Amino acid sequence: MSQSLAAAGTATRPLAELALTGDLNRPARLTVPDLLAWPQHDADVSFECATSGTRHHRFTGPLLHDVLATARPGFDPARRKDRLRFLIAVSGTDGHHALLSWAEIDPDFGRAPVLLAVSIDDTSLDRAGPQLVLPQDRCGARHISGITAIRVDGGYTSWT
Ligand SMILES: Nc1nc2c(c(=O)[nH]1)N[C@H]1C(S)=C(S)[C@@H](COP(=O)(O)O)O[C@H]1N2
Ligand SMILES: [Mo]
Repeated sequence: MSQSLAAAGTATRPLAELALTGDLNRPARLTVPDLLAWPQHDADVSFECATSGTRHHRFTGPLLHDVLATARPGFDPARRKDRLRFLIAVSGTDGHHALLSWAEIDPDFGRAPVLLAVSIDDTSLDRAGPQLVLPQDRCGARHISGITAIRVDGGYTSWT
């Protein structure tokens, strides 16, 4: 493809946007370039796919926990127990979605180094949208690509 055609193709596809919604004091809409404002981490991951076997990728991006903490979830940060009722719902453009618990990524609990990747294998995700990276997962299914929304939900106060 010529330079001009490549440039035109890029120009017609806008930057992807990710909505942070739910029980947040500072909900936000973020592009991949916006996600460069947080400290960046690298992850070399291997995971298994039921259909395509073992996959390897190198990702970079901020910690999901750091980005969501900036959005100020509706719990008292000083009270550890208050965080345990929060869920995180992550959705991709194609409707693929998964739930995480807040405690899974909280440094005081599960401490999983989950990333919101801004690049995969040295290719920017500016236009495809960020990807969830869970280095602790054996399977690939939660590595959701093209994330459009992350909803934080603290509504699970009682199961009685
Ligand atoms: N948005 C979205 N992300 C997705 C999926 C999907 O269907 N939709 N499939 C998942 C599954 S099952 C796997 S194994 C990995 C595969 O990633 P790869 O083929 O890019 O290595 O992507 C995950 N991310
Ligand atoms: Mo998969």
